[in-house]
Amino acid sequence: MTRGLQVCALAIPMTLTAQTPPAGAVPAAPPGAPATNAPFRPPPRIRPFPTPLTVPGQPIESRVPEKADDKPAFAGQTRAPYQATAPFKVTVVTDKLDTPWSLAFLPDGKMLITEKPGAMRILSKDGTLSAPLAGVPAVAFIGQVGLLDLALSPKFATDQRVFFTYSELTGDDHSNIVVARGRLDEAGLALRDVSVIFRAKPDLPRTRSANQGGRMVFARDGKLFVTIGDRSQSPPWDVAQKLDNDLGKIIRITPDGAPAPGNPFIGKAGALPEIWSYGHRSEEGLTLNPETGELWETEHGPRGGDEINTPEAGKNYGWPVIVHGIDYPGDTIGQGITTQEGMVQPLYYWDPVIAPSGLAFYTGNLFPQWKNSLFVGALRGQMLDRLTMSGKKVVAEEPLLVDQHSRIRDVRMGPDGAVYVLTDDTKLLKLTPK
Ligand SMILES: [Ca+2]
Repeated sequence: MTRGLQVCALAIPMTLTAQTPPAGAVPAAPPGAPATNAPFRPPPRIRPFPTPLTVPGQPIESRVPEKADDKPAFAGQTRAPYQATAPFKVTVVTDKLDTPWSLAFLPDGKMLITEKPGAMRILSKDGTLSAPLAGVPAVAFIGQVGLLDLALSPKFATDQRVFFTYSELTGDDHSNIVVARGRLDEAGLALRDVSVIFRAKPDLPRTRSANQGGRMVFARDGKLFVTIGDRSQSPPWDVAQKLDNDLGKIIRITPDGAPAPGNPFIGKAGALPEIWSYGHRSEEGLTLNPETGELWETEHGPRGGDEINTPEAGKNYGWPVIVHGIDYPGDTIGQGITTQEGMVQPLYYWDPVIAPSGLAFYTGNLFPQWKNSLFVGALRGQMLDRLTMSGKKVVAEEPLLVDQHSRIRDVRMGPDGAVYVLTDDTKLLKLTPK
């Protein structure tokens, strides 16, 4: 009952213009948090992340769940057993990056890298970093956002197009996630013909900077999936459950930014036609399963509820109605339930959270033992989490790069079969067999 009233007050119907948010549209900060309009900082009550356990057959997580009575919905949904696999060596390709967020491999073996403050650079195989490319638009760099993901056009060899996401400043100190594209002029160190092809709706005060998603991946059919986080603060709002906005959604668009034909809510009154799936929080890992072509996603959940999902058309992934864990200040979220008819269970979750960012399947030949592993970067968890998969079931977990003591932002398999990892500070690491 109380929750119903609360949800009502927090929703942002699209009929309201985001430039003039109504009084009360932004939830009050929790006790002890900064005043309205100051960047939100969660209270310092999160327990430090201990070194993961590495006892064969035992989970790497040894702490109690954040919510004492929280239980998995099915066996193996969390805390898979540890499994040691392949020894490897770590090479620092560069430590000259400034808060890198994403990378893509160019056909000539170089890499294109985004840095969150707003630069895009080319990195050669020997670790030489170019000056920032000209032509990259100004980004709203604040908190968790700035210049974010990038992806090469599936036809890059002929169109040289680069797609990228960033937080764009709009009007009266608002911001939103946008998707842009441009043509890479490598010799001229520039992006040409840059245009924004999609803007998430609505824009919101840019101080609401957390939980914005911003990952994207091209599907096999050339359509582009993009994650838009719900920009939730505490207590969470329920925009992810409403189809009249892009927040807390995965969208599916054409390379021109239009809703992709065949999307599940096209023609449904009150629903945005670009929406693919909903009920997400902050999705910061997105990739295709190379064997099946299906979409795989990780998202930042509440305190105790980071998830892996395989988002399907029109389905509801539950946030903030069904959740593992609690709100960051320590409160129960909604009714404190983890299952409900019509809402999809995560195929795996972490409790306590690891803050997953970056997601990649391994299909290379350098590491036969890693074949079909799923790699998950962990920010708070400060590890590269390797998951042994059996279909959609996580059957083993192996914490890698723990001795780097670094927040891991992104992970990719290179064309050479090595694993490339961006840390959240300055480094690109390369993992090869020992
Ligand atoms: Ca969920």
